[in-house]
Amino acid sequence: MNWDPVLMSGRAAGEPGLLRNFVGGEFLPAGKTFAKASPVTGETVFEVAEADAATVDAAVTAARAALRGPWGRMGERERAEVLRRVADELERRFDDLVTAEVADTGKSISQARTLDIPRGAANFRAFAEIVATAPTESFTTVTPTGGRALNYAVRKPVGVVAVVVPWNLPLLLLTWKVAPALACGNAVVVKPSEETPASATLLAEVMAAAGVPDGVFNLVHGFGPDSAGEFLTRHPGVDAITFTGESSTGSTIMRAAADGVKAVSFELGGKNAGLVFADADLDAAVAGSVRSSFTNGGQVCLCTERIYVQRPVFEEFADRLARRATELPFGWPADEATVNMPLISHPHRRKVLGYYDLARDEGAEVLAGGGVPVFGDLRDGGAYVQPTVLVGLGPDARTNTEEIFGPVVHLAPFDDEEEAYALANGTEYGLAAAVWTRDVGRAHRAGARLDAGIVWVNTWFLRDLRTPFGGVKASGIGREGGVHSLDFYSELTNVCVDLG
Ligand code: NAD
Ligand code: 6OD
Repeated sequence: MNWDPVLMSGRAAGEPGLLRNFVGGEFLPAGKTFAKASPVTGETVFEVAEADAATVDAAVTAARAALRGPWGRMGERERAEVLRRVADELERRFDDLVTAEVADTGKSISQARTLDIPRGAANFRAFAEIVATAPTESFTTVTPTGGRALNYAVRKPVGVVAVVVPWNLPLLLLTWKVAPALACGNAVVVKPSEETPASATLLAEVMAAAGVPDGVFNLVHGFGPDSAGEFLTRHPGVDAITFTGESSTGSTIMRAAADGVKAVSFELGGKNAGLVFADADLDAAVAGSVRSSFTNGGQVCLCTERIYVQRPVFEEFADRLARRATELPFGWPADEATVNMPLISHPHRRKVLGYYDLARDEGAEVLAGGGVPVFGDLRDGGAYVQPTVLVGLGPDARTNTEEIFGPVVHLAPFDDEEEAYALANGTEYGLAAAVWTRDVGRAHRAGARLDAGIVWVNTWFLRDLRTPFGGVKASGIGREGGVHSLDFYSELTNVCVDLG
């Protein structure tokens, strides 16, 4: 595959590349294919081989066989060494990965270079370290005869892990699961989103070059229902499923997992709140809220789609955020200065524009955006929308309760701290919150009072990979990150030895 940098300009796509399934250490000949379109121009950038049920079955079989081979006998320090080689190889293929990610998503080259691709390598380095240093528990027990017994826990792989991920941060979210799964000695079958097949295909090349044994990493392309996603999550040879995506898809996969009583780890949707208190550093709150609402075109599960602002600073905050939203530069992804990116596809743009219309119908005032930018070039065939700031709706409006997953935020005032928590918590979701305040006591109270898996204070999306990551309510099941990932991707066996 030629990872041609022209792909990310959208100017001269030429012959689309062919992306194939990777099973048992080999790329398979393509059978049926589907077209992957550029979100920037609408042109086809890749043809992708769709895995049928037999291909998924072959991938699961290859993964099972790998567990019986040298991989299954490696200790955690040796596996950590393999993970470090994968990180090295990801760094060597950095430019190709940037090209692939930008071609699939239309995100700016500067974001791909500073966030998406470095996090791919960082995920492997972090879990190499974590698995090599994580302790397990040990207890000494008094036996009925007055002797001693020693209990200690041993970590073992779960087996074959299905990894199903979305399109918004493709390499970051895929490696966030693959790295700990391999660190714990599992073999994986990964199903990237049909919208973002490219960086996952490159990851397969990276795995082979880094010497990961055949069958430990397998890749199947395709869609969800009645395609690779469903074939994989229903497969009886899969021992555990780790999934990131929409809450409704999580619910479907949970039903599939019930048949085999498979363990699930779910990172799902959000309707995250920001809280701006009157004592906040307003410059930082505005800059941070621009990031938290518009990064990656608002297509980050952690983005704030609702911001509640204490009444004395509401007008100023709203004016400043709306002005900043209109100033964010549109440009080709290959331009360093570009911030705005297209949405992933035209169907997703129709959904987001539907919410822009709904907000107006519900009575919202549009302070910024609300429509589609016009470029007068090939980008008019892309899936762009304007960053949008809304005011004037109540907490129960659909605009304020349903996940939109686009560059849109609704602002509303509040009077006191209790009201702020009630508004923020008034949602079926509970992934993340961002709080802006200079009051240290309030910062800690917010951490305790907000129903969210992650509460950021005076920052947003600042990550330490050792910390628990996940959501409450409809935003997920379980936690990944640090030892929490090890707990999902391994089984603990307690060994009890009577010392006589
Ligand atoms: P999605 O649920 O439509 O798809 C995610 C993946 O699941 C894709 O690979 C898809 O092909 C597959 N899939 C779909 N239906 C399936 C089925 N029936 N069986 C098996 N696989 C199936 O999500 P999306 O549109 O790709 O991503 C956006 C969503 O992901 C948003 O809701 C966002 O909040 C969420 N998300 C959550 C997190 C998190 O960490 N909590 C991170 C990123 C994205
Ligand atoms: O940073 C991470 O580890 C992570 N899982 C981020 C999720 C972002 C959602 O779009």
